Amino acid sequence: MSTELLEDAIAGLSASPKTLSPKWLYDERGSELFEQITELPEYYLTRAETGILEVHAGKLVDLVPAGGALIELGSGASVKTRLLLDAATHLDAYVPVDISADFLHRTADDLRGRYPDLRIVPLVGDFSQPLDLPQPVMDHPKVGFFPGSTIGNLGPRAARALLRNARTWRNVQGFILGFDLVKNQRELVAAYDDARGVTARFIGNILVRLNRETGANFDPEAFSYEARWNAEATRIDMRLVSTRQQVVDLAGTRIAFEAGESIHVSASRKFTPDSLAALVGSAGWKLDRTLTDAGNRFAIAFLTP
Ligand code: AVJ
Repeated sequence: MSTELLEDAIAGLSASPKTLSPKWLYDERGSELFEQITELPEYYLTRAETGILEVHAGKLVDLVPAGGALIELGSGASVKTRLLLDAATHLDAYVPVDISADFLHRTADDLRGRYPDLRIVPLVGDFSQPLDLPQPVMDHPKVGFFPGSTIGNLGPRAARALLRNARTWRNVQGFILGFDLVKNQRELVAAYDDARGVTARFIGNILVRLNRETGANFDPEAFSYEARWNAEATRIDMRLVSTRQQVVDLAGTRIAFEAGESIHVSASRKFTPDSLAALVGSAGWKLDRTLTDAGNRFAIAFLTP
């Protein structure tokens, strides 16, 4: 029974329009489904970002001073990070931060095997909150790493808050930020509504999780998945739409749905180089350089204090 999940869900589903936070997508099954998404033909983001890292890993990791620490927010399986760590011989520590404790600790063990000379200091945490940096890396020169365009899953205010928090880390030297670029709507919608329905299962899994962890009684079959481009906010909105009028019980709290009423579960914001510069500037960072993939679909920025 997860009280934080239950309270968050009741608050979000009592609001109008109804919402659930995307951070709850990443249970064991959700993390697995997300790994499958990264391999879909339509989901260009991971391949494009990996391409940038393959070309520029040495350059990026050299931005971390010798003896420093790389701090990754929302590390998941740390697959992309390995491209950086493979190119790094001068780092003292790698700090993967993730909300999924089991996944994080398994990843940490795997990394210890791969990089015996690197200190691996996993931190279970919600990266949308200020981090309690672990003692072993407290004074290290630090560079943040936030790949995957996860910055785009945060609203403008939360994105600014995250960047501002990182800006206050003791001895912070830089921040490596992956972000997705605005492009044609067809390509964007396809990336979030794939032909095989993996994304639909990934988003729908949040209801399965609510049933398991809070005793809710959602019928996942009674919600259909929808991905839409929101041109004003330059983001993809991901929703679960109730296919009929229904009432769901969340541990005693009854939530009524009209037919066609939706739950907003996730948004994925896309940037132009200018909108990204404005965001980081408002959080106290300077945009030092921006690297893009060959297809100009995705970008990695290096920020300095
Ligand atoms: C968490 C940013 C990597 O928004 O592209 C993918 C999450 N959601 N498909 C994204 C996601 C649905 C993903 N990132």
